[in-house]
Amino acid sequence: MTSFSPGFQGRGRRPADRLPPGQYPTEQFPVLSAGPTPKVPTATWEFTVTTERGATHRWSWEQMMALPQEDTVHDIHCVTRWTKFDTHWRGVPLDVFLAEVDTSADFAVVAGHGGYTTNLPLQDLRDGRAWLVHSYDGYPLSPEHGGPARLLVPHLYFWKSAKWVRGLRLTHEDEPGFWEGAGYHDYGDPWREQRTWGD
Ligand SMILES: Nc1nc2c(c(=O)[nH]1)N[C@H]1C(S)=C(S)[C@@H](COP(=O)(O)O)O[C@H]1N2
Ligand SMILES: [Mo]
Repeated sequence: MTSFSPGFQGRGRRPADRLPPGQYPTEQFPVLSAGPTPKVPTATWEFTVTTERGATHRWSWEQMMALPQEDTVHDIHCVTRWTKFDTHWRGVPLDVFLAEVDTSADFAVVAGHGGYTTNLPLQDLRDGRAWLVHSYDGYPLSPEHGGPARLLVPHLYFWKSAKWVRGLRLTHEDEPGFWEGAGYHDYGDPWREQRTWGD
Protein backbone atom coordinates (compact mmCIF):
# COMPACT_ATOMS: atom_id res chain seq x y z
CA MET A 1 0.00 0.00 0.00
CA THR A 2 1.48 3.31 -1.05
CA SER A 3 -0.33 6.59 -0.73
CA PHE A 4 0.59 10.23 -0.43
CA SER A 5 -1.28 12.11 2.25
CA PRO A 6 -0.97 15.86 2.14
CA GLY A 7 -1.93 15.99 5.80
CA PHE A 8 -3.39 19.16 7.23
CA GLN A 9 -1.14 21.46 5.24
CA GLY A 10 -3.26 20.82 2.20
CA ARG A 11 -2.01 20.65 -1.35
CA GLY A 12 -2.11 23.94 -3.20
CA ARG A 13 -1.87 26.18 -0.19
CA ARG A 14 0.59 29.00 -0.72
CA PRO A 15 3.80 28.74 1.33
CA ALA A 16 2.89 31.87 3.32
CA ASP A 17 -0.29 30.12 4.48
CA ARG A 18 1.70 27.08 5.48
CA LEU A 19 3.92 28.96 7.93
CA PRO A 20 2.52 28.93 11.47
CA PRO A 21 2.82 32.16 13.53
CA GLY A 22 6.32 32.96 14.77
CA GLN A 23 8.03 30.40 12.49
CA TYR A 24 10.57 30.87 9.66
CA PRO A 25 11.13 28.45 6.78
CA THR A 26 14.43 26.58 6.50
CA GLU A 27 15.96 24.34 3.84
CA GLN A 28 18.23 22.76 6.47
CA PHE A 29 17.25 19.80 8.58
CA PRO A 30 18.60 20.78 12.01
CA VAL A 31 19.35 18.06 14.58
CA LEU A 32 17.87 18.65 18.04
CA SER A 33 18.62 15.98 20.63
CA ALA A 34 18.52 16.36 24.40
CA GLY A 35 21.33 13.79 24.82
CA PRO A 36 23.69 11.53 22.90
CA THR A 37 22.48 9.57 19.86
CA PRO A 38 21.73 6.01 21.00
CA LYS A 39 22.71 2.98 18.92
CA VAL A 40 19.58 0.97 18.26
CA PRO A 41 20.20 -2.20 16.19
CA THR A 42 17.24 -3.45 14.17
CA ALA A 43 18.11 -7.05 15.17
CA THR A 44 16.93 -6.41 18.72
CA TRP A 45 14.56 -3.50 17.95
CA GLU A 46 11.01 -3.73 19.13
CA PHE A 47 8.05 -1.41 19.30
CA THR A 48 5.67 -1.94 22.20
CA VAL A 49 2.26 -0.62 23.12
CA THR A 50 1.29 -1.13 26.76
CA THR A 51 -2.35 -0.56 27.64
CA GLU A 52 -3.82 0.99 30.77
CA ARG A 53 -4.46 -2.56 31.99
CA GLY A 54 -0.83 -3.56 31.53
CA ALA A 55 -1.21 -5.68 28.39
CA THR A 56 1.85 -5.29 26.16
CA HIS A 57 1.76 -5.70 22.37
CA ARG A 58 5.13 -6.14 20.62
CA TRP A 59 6.39 -5.80 17.06
CA SER A 60 9.87 -6.81 15.94
CA TRP A 61 11.59 -4.91 13.11
CA GLU A 62 10.57 -7.60 10.61
CA GLN A 63 6.97 -7.59 11.83
CA MET A 64 6.83 -3.80 11.62
CA MET A 65 8.28 -3.78 8.10
CA ALA A 66 5.68 -6.38 7.02
CA LEU A 67 2.81 -4.05 8.03
CA PRO A 68 1.15 -1.74 5.48
CA GLN A 69 3.58 1.07 4.64
CA GLU A 70 2.77 4.62 3.60
CA ASP A 71 4.73 7.37 1.89
CA THR A 72 3.75 10.66 3.42
CA VAL A 73 4.77 14.31 2.92
CA HIS A 74 4.52 16.96 5.64
CA ASP A 75 5.60 20.35 6.85
CA ILE A 76 7.34 20.07 10.22
CA HIS A 77 7.46 22.81 12.84
CA CYS A 78 10.05 23.01 15.63
CA VAL A 79 9.29 25.09 18.70
CA THR A 80 12.73 26.74 18.22
CA ARG A 81 10.94 28.42 15.27
CA TRP A 82 12.16 26.60 12.18
CA THR A 83 9.65 25.09 9.77
CA LYS A 84 10.66 22.70 7.02
CA PHE A 85 8.19 22.28 4.16
CA ASP A 86 7.45 19.06 2.27
CA THR A 87 9.48 16.51 4.21
CA HIS A 88 9.17 12.98 2.72
CA TRP A 89 8.82 9.99 5.00
CA ARG A 90 7.95 6.31 4.80
CA GLY A 91 6.54 4.24 7.62
CA VAL A 92 3.54 2.66 9.28
CA PRO A 93 0.50 4.70 10.34
CA LEU A 94 -0.06 4.43 14.10
CA ASP A 95 -3.63 3.35 13.26
CA VAL A 96 -2.21 0.03 12.05
CA PHE A 97 -0.63 -0.73 15.44
CA LEU A 98 -3.56 0.63 17.43
CA ALA A 99 -6.06 -1.49 15.47
CA GLU A 100 -4.58 -4.49 17.30
CA VAL A 101 -4.89 -2.88 20.74
CA ASP A 102 -7.98 -2.97 22.95
CA THR A 103 -7.93 0.23 24.97
CA SER A 104 -10.17 2.94 26.37
CA ALA A 105 -7.22 5.15 27.36
CA ASP A 106 -7.30 8.86 26.58
CA PHE A 107 -3.57 9.59 26.60
CA ALA A 108 -0.28 8.16 25.40
CA VAL A 109 3.22 8.60 26.77
CA VAL A 110 5.72 7.99 23.98
CA ALA A 111 9.16 6.71 25.00
CA GLY A 112 12.41 6.86 23.06
CA HIS A 113 15.69 5.06 23.75
CA GLY A 114 17.86 7.28 25.94
CA GLY A 115 15.03 8.20 28.29
CA TYR A 116 13.12 10.79 26.24
CA THR A 117 9.36 10.88 26.74
CA THR A 118 6.54 13.00 25.35
CA ASN A 119 2.79 12.92 26.03
CA LEU A 120 -0.24 13.52 23.84
CA PRO A 121 -3.90 12.61 23.59
CA LEU A 122 -4.25 9.12 22.10
CA GLN A 123 -6.70 10.59 19.57
CA ASP A 124 -3.84 12.60 18.02
CA LEU A 125 -2.11 9.33 17.10
CA ARG A 126 -5.21 8.12 15.21
CA ASP A 127 -6.98 8.93 11.94
CA GLY A 128 -3.90 9.03 9.73
CA ARG A 129 -2.21 11.80 11.71
CA ALA A 130 0.81 9.93 13.10
CA TRP A 131 3.35 7.43 11.79
CA LEU A 132 6.24 5.30 12.94
CA VAL A 133 8.73 6.26 10.22
CA HIS A 134 11.95 4.51 9.21
CA SER A 135 12.84 6.32 5.96
CA TYR A 136 13.46 9.93 5.09
CA ASP A 137 13.79 11.22 1.52
CA GLY A 138 14.03 7.67 0.22
CA TYR A 139 16.84 6.56 2.54
CA PRO A 140 16.88 4.76 5.89
CA LEU A 141 16.40 7.34 8.64
CA SER A 142 19.80 8.46 9.94
CA PRO A 143 20.63 7.91 13.64
CA GLU A 144 20.82 11.70 14.30
CA HIS A 145 17.23 12.10 13.09
CA GLY A 146 15.98 9.16 15.16
CA GLY A 147 16.87 6.08 13.11
CA PRO A 148 16.18 3.30 12.85
CA ALA A 149 12.65 4.55 13.60
CA ARG A 150 10.97 7.60 15.10
CA LEU A 151 7.49 8.88 15.64
CA LEU A 152 6.12 11.50 13.22
CA VAL A 153 3.24 13.67 14.45
CA PRO A 154 3.47 16.60 12.05
CA HIS A 155 0.37 18.49 13.23
CA LEU A 156 2.05 19.18 16.60
CA TYR A 157 5.39 20.86 17.35
CA PHE A 158 8.22 18.51 16.41
CA TRP A 159 9.24 17.75 20.01
CA LYS A 160 6.21 15.39 20.06
CA SER A 161 7.88 13.31 17.31
CA ALA A 162 10.04 11.12 19.55
CA LYS A 163 13.25 9.89 17.97
CA TRP A 164 14.49 6.29 18.51
CA VAL A 165 10.94 5.45 19.49
CA ARG A 166 10.56 2.27 21.49
CA GLY A 167 6.98 2.31 22.67
CA LEU A 168 3.76 3.84 23.87
CA ARG A 169 2.23 3.61 27.30
CA LEU A 170 -1.52 4.25 27.25
CA THR A 171 -3.02 5.97 30.29
CA HIS A 172 -6.29 7.39 31.59
CA GLU A 173 -4.51 10.40 33.10
CA ASP A 174 -2.34 12.87 31.21
CA GLU A 175 1.32 12.59 32.29
CA PRO A 176 3.76 15.29 31.18
CA GLY A 177 6.79 14.06 29.24
CA PHE A 178 10.38 15.35 29.19
CA TRP A 179 9.81 18.83 27.70
CA GLU A 180 6.23 19.16 28.90
CA GLY A 181 7.47 18.70 32.47
CA ALA A 182 10.10 21.38 31.82
CA GLY A 183 7.56 24.04 30.87
CA TYR A 184 6.69 23.32 27.24
CA HIS A 185 3.00 23.35 26.36
CA ASP A 186 1.12 20.15 27.13
CA TYR A 187 -0.45 19.93 23.64
CA GLY A 188 1.82 21.99 21.34
CA ASP A 189 -0.33 23.09 18.40
CA PRO A 190 1.91 25.24 16.16
CA TRP A 191 -1.12 27.01 14.58
CA ARG A 192 -2.22 28.22 18.03
CA GLU A 193 1.42 28.90 18.94
CA GLN A 194 1.25 26.67 22.02
CA ARG A 195 4.96 26.83 22.84
CA THR A 196 5.06 27.01 26.61
CA TRP A 197 2.83 26.26 29.56
CA GLY A 198 1.08 29.67 29.58
CA ASP A 199 0.29 29.88 25.82
N1 LIG B 1 14.32 10.75 21.69
C1 LIG B 1 14.27 12.06 21.41
N2 LIG B 1 13.35 12.48 20.55
C2 LIG B 1 13.27 13.78 20.24
C3 LIG B 1 14.14 14.73 20.82
C4 LIG B 1 15.10 14.25 21.74
O1 LIG B 1 15.89 15.01 22.30
N3 LIG B 1 15.16 12.89 22.00
N4 LIG B 1 14.02 16.07 20.50
C5 LIG B 1 12.72 16.52 19.99
C6 LIG B 1 12.78 17.84 19.44
S1 LIG B 1 12.79 19.13 20.54
C7 LIG B 1 12.73 18.06 18.11
S2 LIG B 1 12.59 19.63 17.47
C8 LIG B 1 12.85 16.96 17.14
C9 LIG B 1 14.08 17.18 16.31
O2 LIG B 1 14.20 16.18 15.36
P1 LIG B 1 15.45 16.24 14.37
O3 LIG B 1 16.69 16.19 15.23
O4 LIG B 1 15.30 15.09 13.47
O5 LIG B 1 15.34 17.57 13.65
O6 LIG B 1 12.94 15.69 17.76
C10 LIG B 1 12.19 15.54 18.93
N5 LIG B 1 12.32 14.19 19.35
MO1 LIG C 1 12.36 21.06 19.21
